[in-house]
Amino acid sequence: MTFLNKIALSILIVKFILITNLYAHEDKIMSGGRPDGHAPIGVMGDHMHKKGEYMMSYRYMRMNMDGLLDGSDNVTESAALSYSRGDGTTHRVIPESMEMDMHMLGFMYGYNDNITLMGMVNFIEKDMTNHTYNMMGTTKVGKFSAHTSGFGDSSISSLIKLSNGKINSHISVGISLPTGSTSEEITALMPSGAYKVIRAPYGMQLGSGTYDVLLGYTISQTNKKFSWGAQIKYKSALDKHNGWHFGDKLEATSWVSYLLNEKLSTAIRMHAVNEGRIDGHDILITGRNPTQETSNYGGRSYNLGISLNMVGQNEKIRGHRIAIELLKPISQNLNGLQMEKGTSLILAYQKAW
Ligand SMILES: [Cu+2]
Repeated sequence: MTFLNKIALSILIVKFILITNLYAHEDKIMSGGRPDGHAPIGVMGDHMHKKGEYMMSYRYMRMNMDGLLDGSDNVTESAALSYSRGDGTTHRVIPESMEMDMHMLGFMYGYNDNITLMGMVNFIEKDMTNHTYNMMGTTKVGKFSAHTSGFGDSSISSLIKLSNGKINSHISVGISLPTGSTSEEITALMPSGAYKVIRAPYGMQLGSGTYDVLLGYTISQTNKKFSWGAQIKYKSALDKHNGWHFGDKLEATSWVSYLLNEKLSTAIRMHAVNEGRIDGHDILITGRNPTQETSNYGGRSYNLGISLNMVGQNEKIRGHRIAIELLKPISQNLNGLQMEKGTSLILAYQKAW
């Protein structure tokens, strides 16, 4: 061995020791998993599990809607009153705001290293405030609040690995089950001034009433500091219930995350969604409120998300994850006359074992 070869070999050995030490060190401090090993919490089915691994997650999601949009233009309440509904009549009940609270319980199981099974159930609460006008549309009769709550639709999916290593990718195939009610009733203030129990508008129902096919593709790469990922998702109803189904929904999202330390990462995300109009209609959902019209559903919107992922690394809280995300609409082009979507908040807890 020449002197130069000896030096080269020593350098290689030192390098090898340094690298293995570095990795051992990283493994040790991040034994609870990397915080950026999961996507921003609003993204579902972003990661897979190893064979025999379980994960439970709880997500709380709050969404608000306030004011009215026609496409992407603001519409005042008085303008909404004179909107033609296409049948010669105009609106007499105008939605003012809506709040949705969702409690989502998720379950993941690594069937093997290439297939992860995922299930989700959720509990939903919806509140909507409306203003009722008289038959002439000249005087406000009053304001009323409507409330619905109960279990929403459930889903089961399988995530199938396509690639693993420098770039991870998988597809997801699943089905949404109609466990949520579509015959919820509310008490509404009518233009006559009387209160009447009616079937709640489509957007106040808890479920879709239909079996839906769920398809997805996710790609992600984890790097030392900056990691990224992207997901495309498609949902389409397979049948109709009570004479209608929601329009097909296509969602695309991409994110970049930054690892702040072994416990904490932050990310920004773009989210685009395109949803079709409701197909068909429920003959029991009638009235002169834009939310009772199937043409006033669906549309396009773009949202910007900022998020934090936290994972415990100390003995007592190792592997326990907490995450938060704020999703703010930056552009909306909705079908017909609809309430404007506001910022959503998502809080979550996850644990795998
Ligand atoms: Cu998981």
